[in-house]
Amino acid sequence: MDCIFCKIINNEVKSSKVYEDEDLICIRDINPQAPVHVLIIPKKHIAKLHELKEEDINLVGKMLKIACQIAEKEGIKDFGYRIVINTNRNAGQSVDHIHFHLLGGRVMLWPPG
Ligand code: DGP
Repeated sequence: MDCIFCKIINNEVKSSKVYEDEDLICIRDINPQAPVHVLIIPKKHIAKLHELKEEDINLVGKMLKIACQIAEKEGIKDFGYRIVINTNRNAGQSVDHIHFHLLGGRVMLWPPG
């Protein structure tokens, strides 16, 4: 499958890893939009949020929990941070393998662009 995140998960493409376990990999974004910009990626290839199944609910909960732990480790827990899931091209999704963006280390604006 021609998926850049699957290639990163399979160690076919290098990345700057901040966390890994049997279910997830967390890497620094190649094109950071904030001082801290980490991607939380499930090892299971799920292309879009709408393809999530009942059996994936615990996985998504774990992604959120690990994202919070990384926010703490990266020193942005108290200052504030944002977790983003872009879905489909018009919302900014460029990689069809679900992932959370963990962004922090600067003031965030609202509404987002
Ligand atoms: P999105 O546009 O929401 O689908 O987010 C995809 C992100 O993935 C985007 O911010 C750039 C990042 N990205 C794409 N290719 C690579 C890569 O090869 N390595 C890393 N570390 N990040 C990548």
